[in-house]
Amino acid sequence: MKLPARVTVIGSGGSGLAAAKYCAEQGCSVLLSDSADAKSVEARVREAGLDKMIRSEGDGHSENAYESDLVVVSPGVPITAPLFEECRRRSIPVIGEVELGFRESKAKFVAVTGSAGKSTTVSLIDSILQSASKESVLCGNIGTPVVTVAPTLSENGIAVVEISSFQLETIDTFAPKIAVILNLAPNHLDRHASLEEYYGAKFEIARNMRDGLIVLNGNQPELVAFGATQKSKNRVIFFGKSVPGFENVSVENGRVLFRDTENLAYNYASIESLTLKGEHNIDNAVVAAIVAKEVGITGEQFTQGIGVFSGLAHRMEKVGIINGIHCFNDSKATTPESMAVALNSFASKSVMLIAGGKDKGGDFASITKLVSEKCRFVFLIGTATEKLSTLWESKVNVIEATSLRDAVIRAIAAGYAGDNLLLSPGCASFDMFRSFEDRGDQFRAIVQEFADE
Ligand code: UMA
Ligand code: ADP
Repeated sequence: MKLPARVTVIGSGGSGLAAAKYCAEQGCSVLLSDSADAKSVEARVREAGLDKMIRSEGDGHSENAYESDLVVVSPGVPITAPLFEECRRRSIPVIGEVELGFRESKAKFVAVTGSAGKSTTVSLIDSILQSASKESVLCGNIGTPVVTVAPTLSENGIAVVEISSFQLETIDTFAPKIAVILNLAPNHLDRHASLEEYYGAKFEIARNMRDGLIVLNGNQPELVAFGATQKSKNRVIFFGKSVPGFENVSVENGRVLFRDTENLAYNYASIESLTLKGEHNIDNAVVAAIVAKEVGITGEQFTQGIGVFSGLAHRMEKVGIINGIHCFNDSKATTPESMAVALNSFASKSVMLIAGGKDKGGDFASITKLVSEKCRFVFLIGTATEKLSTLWESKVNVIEATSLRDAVIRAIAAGYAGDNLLLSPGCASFDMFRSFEDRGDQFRAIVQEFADE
């Protein structure tokens, strides 16, 4: 698509830098504008090698930012930011980086959203497509901006996109061929005004879809109701729990079975080669199977592809064994729902759990029973310590640790061979760490320091 002469890009993080680079390469005059301090913005632009290609400004969005024909925003910019109102007032179109990448690409898009499991599922899909030698790229919220890779694909290519609710708020024509909503659970309520607004943003994934495929979780009444609204426009397939009147996909005896609306079954592939732990990963693999079949991957290719995938760092990642205690890094679990999913992967009373961090307002009371059933000890870290301790101390052995290292050392002392040491914090990391990756990396390093052999 022909881009306009003048583009302003808001935000100098990964997506902003990528959008600015792409637009400059297409011949646009680009201003990158950021509310962060001017020195750091300048440094980022220089490090990205863009200082000769674009103009940039920091310390806020000046009048120059509005001297533009198109504004491209980063997902970290809330749609309540004054600049959206200002652009509307001046009739300047505003789109997100994902919308830009979609417009500039000839490829088919497979988009995956949901509250938990997005990164795992898109990585599984990508692994299967790669092992079947399909022309495909993995991008979006998982890290590589869409605009960096999707425009490089041919019309036979497939862009596998992890898409967040923030990114869906700034789409316009974005229309994937296949859209997945994995699940819905409260999250990001610090930014979305209400649960309805957050779920509503997820439903935007299908806003422009016609004759596409929408894959939904049949366990969620909100998604069953949403599926019914899509039936006249798109094909809808449910996984997780059968929904009468729709196509459904399930796992029976280790095989993925597709059932049509008449309930006639088609045996697609075995998932026995899946090495990922936990029931939730069966759901993720089933979703990957639905996508794979839809894009023409054979059952054999699918089975081979999932066998190759060994999981992502920080999601139930096996990081070592200490005195026979198996250690798992699930630092990515930043909500009680994700923590519950992790705990459900283990036998009763076999878990030494490290939890806590910066609480995002999660409902930890609802998982007290599960925590007491699965854990022999809980080691608490971070600013959520008091809240979690008050909730859980009468039901399970709770120990307040002074640091992540202290928690690991105490867990080793308290555990027996065959137990599981699980870092699944249920909270954000920012009170003690730079990011969930930093927290997980530190945990891995501490475990490896004490690991057997
Ligand atoms: N900014 C402004 N004006 C404002 C507000 C912010 O200029 O009014 C500036 C900030 O100063 C900052 C920049 O905008 O410099 C922020 O950019 P960003 O937060 O969008 O960061 P990016 O590096 O572009 O990363 C984004 C996603 N970040 C968010 O959605 C918050 C990344 O997802 C994604 O990987 C990347 O795009 C890919 O293109 C991260 C994430 O945490 C991993 N996502 C959330 C999640 O998974 O829970 C949704
Ligand atoms: P996201 O990208 O949506 O944050 P990830 O794939 O990174 O999701 O997984 C984060 C955590 O969410 C995992 O560690 C696991 O505890 C949980 N999880 C993964 N898949 C699912 C699923 N299908 N349903 C519920 N929880 C899941």
